Amino acid sequence: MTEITAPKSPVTADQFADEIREQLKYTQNVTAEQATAADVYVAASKAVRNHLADSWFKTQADTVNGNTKAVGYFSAEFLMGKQLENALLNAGLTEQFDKAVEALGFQPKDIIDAEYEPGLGNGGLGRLAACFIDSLASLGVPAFGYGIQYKYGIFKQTFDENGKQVETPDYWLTNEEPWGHIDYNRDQKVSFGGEVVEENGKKVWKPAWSVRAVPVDYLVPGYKSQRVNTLRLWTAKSYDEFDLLAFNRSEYMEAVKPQVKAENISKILYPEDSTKVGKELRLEQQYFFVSASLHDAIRVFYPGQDKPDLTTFPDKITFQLNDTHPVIGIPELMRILIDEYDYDWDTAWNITVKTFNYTCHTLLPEALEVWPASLIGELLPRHLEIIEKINEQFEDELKGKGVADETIERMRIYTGDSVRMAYLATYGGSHVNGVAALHSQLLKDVTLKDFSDVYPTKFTNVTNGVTPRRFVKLANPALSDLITEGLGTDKWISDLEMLEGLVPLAKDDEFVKKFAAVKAANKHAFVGFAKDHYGLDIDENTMFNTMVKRLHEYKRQSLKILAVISKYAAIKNGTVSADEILPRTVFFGAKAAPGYYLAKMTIQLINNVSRVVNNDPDVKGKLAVHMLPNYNIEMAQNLIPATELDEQISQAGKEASGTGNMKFALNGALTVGTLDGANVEIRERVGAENFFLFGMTVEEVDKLYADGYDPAKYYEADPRLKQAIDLVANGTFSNGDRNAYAPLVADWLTKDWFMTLADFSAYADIQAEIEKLYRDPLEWNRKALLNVANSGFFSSDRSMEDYLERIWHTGPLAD
Ligand code: GL9
Repeated sequence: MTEITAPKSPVTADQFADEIREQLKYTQNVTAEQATAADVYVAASKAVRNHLADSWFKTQADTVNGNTKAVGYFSAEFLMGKQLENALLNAGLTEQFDKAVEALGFQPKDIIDAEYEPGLGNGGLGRLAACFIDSLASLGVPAFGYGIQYKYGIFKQTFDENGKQVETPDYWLTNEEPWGHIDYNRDQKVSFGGEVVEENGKKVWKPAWSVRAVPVDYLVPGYKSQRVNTLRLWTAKSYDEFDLLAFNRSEYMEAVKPQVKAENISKILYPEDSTKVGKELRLEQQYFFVSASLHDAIRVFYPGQDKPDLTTFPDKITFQLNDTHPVIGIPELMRILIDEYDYDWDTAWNITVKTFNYTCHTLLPEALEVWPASLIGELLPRHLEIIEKINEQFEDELKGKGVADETIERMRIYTGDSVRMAYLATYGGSHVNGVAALHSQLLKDVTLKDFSDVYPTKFTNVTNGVTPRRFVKLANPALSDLITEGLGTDKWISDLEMLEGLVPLAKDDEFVKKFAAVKAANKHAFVGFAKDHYGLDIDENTMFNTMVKRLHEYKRQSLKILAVISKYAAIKNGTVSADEILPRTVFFGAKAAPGYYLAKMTIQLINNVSRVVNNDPDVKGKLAVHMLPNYNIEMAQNLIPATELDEQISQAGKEASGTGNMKFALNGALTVGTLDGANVEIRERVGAENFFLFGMTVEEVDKLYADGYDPAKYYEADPRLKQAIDLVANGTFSNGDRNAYAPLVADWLTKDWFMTLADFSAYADIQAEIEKLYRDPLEWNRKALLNVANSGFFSSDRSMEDYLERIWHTGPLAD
């Protein structure tokens, strides 16, 4: 049995250097003299991991032996970003590391940069999961992240010579990855297919094939909490490496088929964004990780027990379903309880409902997963039976409550043809939450209205948040130092609402100037980053204006690029005089789902506007546009602190929350945005006078849809818009080819589902206000500082506290 000791006492830099040397010698098998930055990165990471081990063991022991309910965060995505720097910060080893690697003859930054960023998520949803587990560990709450260790994460994005997106596989595991520990001895069996038979009056599932789920454990160190939680990502292995009989017949491909089929399950992250995929392999992935995780949790909390009392399960752990992806966990827990542990239906249902909660992350109806019943029946026949029975019970319950037949019809979980996962999650769990106040309201009023009418108390809101460790302290050290100077303490790093203490300093011109100097330094640093990474020459004496996020029509990158084109045209035509022009550099970063045609065409357009604008001597020094390739966490950490104006311009009622908006506000950018998602709450907190609001509200959008929306009307009405669209249509950005963007132009003029054209005039008009303020640097920076000071609410620590209080009903471990 492992001795549970107190965490290792902090080391000196010299000791830490020795630990790195030891790792180099005995696990990397290179001498300190032979070592490259990549070697030192692996060695230092392992040394840090060793420092965390005792706290990890202690946290595990306290989690199992204590009586604090744990949290299991079920998520198909964890977009962690680079680990080393964050682990050093949270373990309190940053200074020792810096000195130790210098003693070894390296620059700390080169070692940090040597890490390959794991991209096991698509965007906001996956990054949110990573922020949440950081916060849970920092708060000392016992928690497990459960997900999949994809062999290939989100694709790497490059652009071809025509500006089109090219996707290449993300080979993140081809070099040694020191953080994940593969634990072959804690594996689980996950089965698929086959049939259900009756034996002695009991339903018995006879699966057709199984895969071996092997956990890869990542340590999740809390910031100064002495707690280290676990992120357990499953990887799929085959039980039969190859079929010997087939092999002996020299049918090599046949022989490895079962292995390929099994290992395909965790091979690749679906690069989709807010769209339902509906692929068999995707359902296999979902079931694979939730089944393994549920069995794992039972193993952890009832060690060595053949007949555990699982009625206590909801007191041990509560599972949060991150969107609909893990919702198959509900019928799976029912199946485990009934088939594997012999509980009756009602007892199993009680346990299940108490154990699960569901977070919805979307307002797009097409993003709520619906699985064909035939597919579930084929892959998980026993689960389909259970889902049918859940649906029967549900319909009876609704009838009992006097719900009208046509309402019941709308609410059915199982329609006969398909299974609606969001409905299953809402009925099969205790709480449902949206991710910003407006989003949660719209869930109750629109998306899940019938459910909210019948089960009003299930519904709640938890506004998203971001971790201040990664997105302020690490991303923006200069601002962090200034905040610490202003507040006289660095306690804000784990208590972000303390930033409010900066509000009075916004009246102090000297402090505001220091704040401005930090922004200027960050811009300068980003110019270097962009030169190194993309070979770009950027003029730091321009406004840095950024729009980074997934490429989606509802997010309206089109609106931004049309405004940029309009500005370009105005400069070219001389409609604005030279000294009227405020020099700007516009940065875009966005990946498009590989099958999303209009999104990919929008990327191509942005790249070609960039080519034309940046090469036109008439606008030199006035306007530059860059589409930065492969937007990821590393780019975010460098670009966000350098940004002065942030774009959050989705159509009202479409962005569930957004989390980039929070990162920008916390790093002292002003936002131009619509009343959508968390923008609403950001504006409320930072003050309407410190936020550039434009565009239609949800109500106005709804009314316009209802009245019949005709985008061509807006095209005719605003000459700036007409000119911008005409330039796209006439081949200005496609070497005269009028067909290049025809589908995009046609969509704008005839469909424009997200009303880009209707909001164009308001968006173009507000630019004058933005530019006027920017010409007064002291006032601009004062407002930017007030954004920082009033954004403490958007810490993921606060989000976690809200979940703990409203949904999970648990808290930190006792010391
Ligand atoms: C998202 C929402 O679209 C965002 O508005 C929200 O901030 C995040 C986190 O709650 O969740 N839902 C979703 O499917 N994605 C989100 O970002 N998409 C991706 O993660 C790519």
